[in-house]
Amino acid sequence: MASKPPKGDPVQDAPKVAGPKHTAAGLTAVGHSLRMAHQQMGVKRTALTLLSVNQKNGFDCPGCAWPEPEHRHTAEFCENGAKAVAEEATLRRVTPEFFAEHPVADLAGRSGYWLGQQGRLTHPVHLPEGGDRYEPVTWERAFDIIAEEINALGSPDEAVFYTSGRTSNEAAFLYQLFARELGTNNLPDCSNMCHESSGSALSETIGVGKGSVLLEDLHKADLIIVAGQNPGTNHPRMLSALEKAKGNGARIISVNPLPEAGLERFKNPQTPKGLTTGAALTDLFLRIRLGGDQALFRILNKLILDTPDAVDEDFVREHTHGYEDFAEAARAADWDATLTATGLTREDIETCLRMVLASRRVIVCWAMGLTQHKHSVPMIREIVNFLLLRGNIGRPGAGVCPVRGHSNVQGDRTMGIFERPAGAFLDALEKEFGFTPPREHGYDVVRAIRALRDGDAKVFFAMGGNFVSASPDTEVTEAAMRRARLTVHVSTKLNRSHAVTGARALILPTLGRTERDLQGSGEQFVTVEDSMGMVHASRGRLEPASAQLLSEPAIVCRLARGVLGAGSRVPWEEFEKDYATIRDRIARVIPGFEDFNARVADPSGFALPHAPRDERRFPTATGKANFTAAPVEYPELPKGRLLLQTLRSHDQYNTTIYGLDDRYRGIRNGRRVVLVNPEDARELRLADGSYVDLVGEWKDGVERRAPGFRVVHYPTARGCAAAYYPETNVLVPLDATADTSNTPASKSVVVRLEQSGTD
Ligand SMILES: Nc1nc2c(c(=O)[nH]1)N[C@H]1C(S)=C(S)[C@@H](COP(=O)(O)OP(=O)(O)OC[C@H]3O[C@@H](n4cnc5c(=O)[nH]c(N)nc54)[C@H](O)[C@@H]3O)O[C@H]1N2
Ligand SMILES: Nc1nc2c(c(=O)[nH]1)N[C@H]1C(S)=C(S)[C@@H](COP(=O)(O)OP(=O)(O)OC[C@H]3O[C@@H](n4cnc5c(=O)[nH]c(N)nc54)[C@H](O)[C@@H]3O)O[C@H]1N2
Ligand SMILES: [Mo]
Repeated sequence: MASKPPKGDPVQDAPKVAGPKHTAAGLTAVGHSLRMAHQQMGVKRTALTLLSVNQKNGFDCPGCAWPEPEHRHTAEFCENGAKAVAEEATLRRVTPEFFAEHPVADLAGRSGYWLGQQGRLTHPVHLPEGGDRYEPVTWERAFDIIAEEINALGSPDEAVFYTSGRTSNEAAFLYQLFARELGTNNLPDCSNMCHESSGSALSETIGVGKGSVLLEDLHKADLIIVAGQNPGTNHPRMLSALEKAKGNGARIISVNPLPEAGLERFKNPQTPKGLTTGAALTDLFLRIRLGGDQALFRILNKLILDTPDAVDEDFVREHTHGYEDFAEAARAADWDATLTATGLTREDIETCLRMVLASRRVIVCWAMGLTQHKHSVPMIREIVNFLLLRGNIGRPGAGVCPVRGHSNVQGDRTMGIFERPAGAFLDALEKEFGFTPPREHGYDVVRAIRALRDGDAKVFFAMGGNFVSASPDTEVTEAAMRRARLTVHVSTKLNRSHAVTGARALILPTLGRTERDLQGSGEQFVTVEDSMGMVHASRGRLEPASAQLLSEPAIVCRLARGVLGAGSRVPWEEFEKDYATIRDRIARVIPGFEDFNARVADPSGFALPHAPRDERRFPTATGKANFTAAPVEYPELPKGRLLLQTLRSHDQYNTTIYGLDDRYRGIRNGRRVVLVNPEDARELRLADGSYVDLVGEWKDGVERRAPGFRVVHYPTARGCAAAYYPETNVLVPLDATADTSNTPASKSVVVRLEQSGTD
């Protein structure tokens, strides 16, 4: 049985498989991105648009949160940045006529790929209660509808305000301000599903929930460990930094259940040599089992402790707390358990140790491979232990480097998009604006879904994103969303969340990063913060996709005026007219933004302060960097089952599907594939090319099934499997989350593979 595309959807999913590639980027990548851009934008617009990505005075690439280098190339973008831009700057349009032709039920039957391909949203539209399709609505009426529903709630806590990570600092600051003046901290965001585990682990151990390195630190490192990250696809510009580091003598270890092309060899399309031969990046590849990283770092820590003079004793004495308890736990690490947990050999680990001991300056980079497990928080804390032991935090060329996803996800948090805000932040808001913000914690993503499911939340408002596709347990989430009174999405493009609605629904079309933003006081720019805490301006140049679009800050200002009315203490009209006035308030409320308007005028932007990085000061509860000593955990795998990770292909941006190829993994024309180690496949009698259903097994006993996946024999670690998100989100139980951070454990799902016959 081949997987069936949704009804009426011309997109055919018929995977063809050629085996993994060993080199990333190069001319193929350039050609590929230009082809996609031309299809969406035409030749002239492509040139105009791509040349202003990440340039001083241009717009910030909406692709990822990797920082901009000080010396920029004429074309400072990568294949996937180009795709993200083409997706937004497309000439295709979704107009009111489109909605007249396509009832919501029709949209719900389409694939995410098809929905995204229809183009940019042009008009606000409303799905009335009992109606079967969206109808055009004026902006005034749209805000009246929202006000009606919110003001009819029993409590502001029955409303949920989600944020995805492209929202600018200015829009994010206003959005949280509105929610808090309304009276709720229900501000879940995509971070809850993404780097929350990093934030939880780092705030507790070093006192700041962000990375402690700048781009130049990567260039200075002796050793860079990249664990649980696929930069060739998801942060392609990071490969240039790794290449430069190697040129300066660094060595690179990649820790991953999959051999990822970008980490093996890199052809830098911005250098002549890169276009021909390329550079080998990885010196040591540790093909670890899913979830084995805590055990790996624990044994490395034991081995460091056992090596004379390997510990930086001055640093430990002066700057850390909890060393004795940690050392006792680490000394007890056991080889047998380590080898089972990691699937590595003792030689692999000893080689790794030698490289660590030979390196003075060490950086560990990671992304979703480490954050989406049940034990992600202790896993990342073990990495902090590892770095602290040799004084690798707070000096050049060393530190923690969680590589963020969405281009402003870190900035949104800095602006207060957080369901558990710090008291000091709320105090500052109160002082500046004169209303009393709520102190009770709000819902994160998982809790918001439960609240909708249980009828405790009735209005769902999303600032960007695609909540129903990005969230776990698709069936549960969709049923929860359908119970809402009102669902509202501020969006640039059509997606599945628009088709799975509450009793009534609104789509509010907004400007993208690439577009000119004209307000009462003239042309505006916005600001963003990258993965390394650098803040800079972003200014769109293109004509907006439609004259009807409002910017995100304008939408929040009008929303707030509609809902809060004359009683509001906040000058929303002034904010909408001139974003500099928003930045003046940010400067007064958020530490590090003093003199914001003046400093952001510098085209290179400015770095936010980071006490551990800048002064080796650790603002934790103990006033020191904390060693921690959690028990080592790793996923248990019942016999005959596989541990599935849900990850990204090369042709997608989260739930936005650009195409059906995963070039570096050698897969074309289809997404319903499951990668299985050939030896596991042999034991399970799963021929390459056969079709299976993925069946989730979890302790709640509910059967979760994703049908019709083509088996691909692939050199992943034993016992592990991989398939793409969001098709597999149906398998991730809502309650299977990381301890402390509550992030869905979407990289360790126990599944059995049931044959569904061959095609
Ligand atoms: N083109 C493109 N760019 C993107 C995105 C996109 O979808 N497309 N998404 C953006 C976002 S929001 C994010 S958060 C980032 C995501 O960036 P990544 O984290 O690179 O994304 P994933 O595809 O989830 O890849 C996870 C990687 O971790 C490995 N891994 C999985 N489990 C484990 C484990 O237990 N241990 C170890 N050591 N490795 C493991 C996987 O094999 C894979 O290489 O990318 C951002 N950039
Ligand atoms: N199983 C599984 N689930 C996962 C993950 C995983 O690895 N596995 N990864 C998780 C991660 S890391 C993340 S970050 C989340 C992502 O979750 P989200 O951020 O919610 O999802 P996206 O797919 O990035 O959102 C895409 C939509 O954003 C809208 N959009 C794009 N640009 C703009 C803009 O400028 N403004 C506005 N208002 N809207 C815009 C478009 O309408 C587009 O359809 O998914 C999570 N879910
Ligand atoms: Mo993310």
